[in-house]
Amino acid sequence: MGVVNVTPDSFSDGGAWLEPAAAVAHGLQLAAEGADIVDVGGESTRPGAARVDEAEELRRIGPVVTGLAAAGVLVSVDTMRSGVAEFALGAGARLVNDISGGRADPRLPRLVAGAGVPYVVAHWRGFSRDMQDRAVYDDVVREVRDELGRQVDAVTAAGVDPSMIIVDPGLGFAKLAGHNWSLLAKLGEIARLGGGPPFPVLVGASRKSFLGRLLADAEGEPRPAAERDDATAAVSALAAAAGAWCVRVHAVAANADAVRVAARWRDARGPGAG
Ligand code: PMM
Repeated sequence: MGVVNVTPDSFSDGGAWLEPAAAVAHGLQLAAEGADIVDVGGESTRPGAARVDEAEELRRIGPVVTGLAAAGVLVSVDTMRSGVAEFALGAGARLVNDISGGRADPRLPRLVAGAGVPYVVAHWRGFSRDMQDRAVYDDVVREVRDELGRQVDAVTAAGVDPSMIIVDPGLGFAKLAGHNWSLLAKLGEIARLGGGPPFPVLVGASRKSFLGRLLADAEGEPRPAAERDDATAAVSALAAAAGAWCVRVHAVAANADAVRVAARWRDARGPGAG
């Protein structure tokens, strides 16, 4: 999944794709580089970010979703709002990526249920403005799993078909660096919620600050976001080898190669190797 953030303030690529034509061209480029899905978002969710209003979110994503879908790209809409998702689905988007996992707007799961499209349900504890105050866990893997399980139950109760749900640990959303690493190391546990078959898992690690911190210089200065793509590709390879369904990334080419390596590696390991 390639990312097109139509925002002035995303930490990773804020301001680069605000012009609709540039955003559409970028999405087409990501698809040409090997993205199976292009995720279009109009609201920054970086820690501390204030919300944009719905009209502005729609104004940002509208022409980009429309343009990419018309060009035959499989578009996902990254939104927490039913109004935005409804517009995007009408314009040809085929997947809803809700970082709040059904919690920000109770109408969104109902809309997704009616549309019958795949739904990314991410672990979420609250809006970006103060979410890092909620990054408090005794056992992060168990708590994220339990809370995500309750979110999945809630969206299923709202009518979403469980076979259309993709789960996401929500890296960086009410998580500190150590929490993100613990979750990455236990992706298989995140997939197993309830008694049914494991859910497909989406991992959104791309350019996030826990990678900047890992790659800090000798003075402890974090590596800038634009220089975290090699580390992102390493995470993608490991996540894919561990069975992730999708990695959501900004720099598609290297990550597409990384997941191809992982797929071949899994094949060579053979069935039953975990
Ligand atoms: N992260 C961001 C935005 N949307 N969606 C999902 N499903 N998972 C994520 O981890 C995720 C997301 C924040 O990153 P960005 O500002 O670079 O888009």
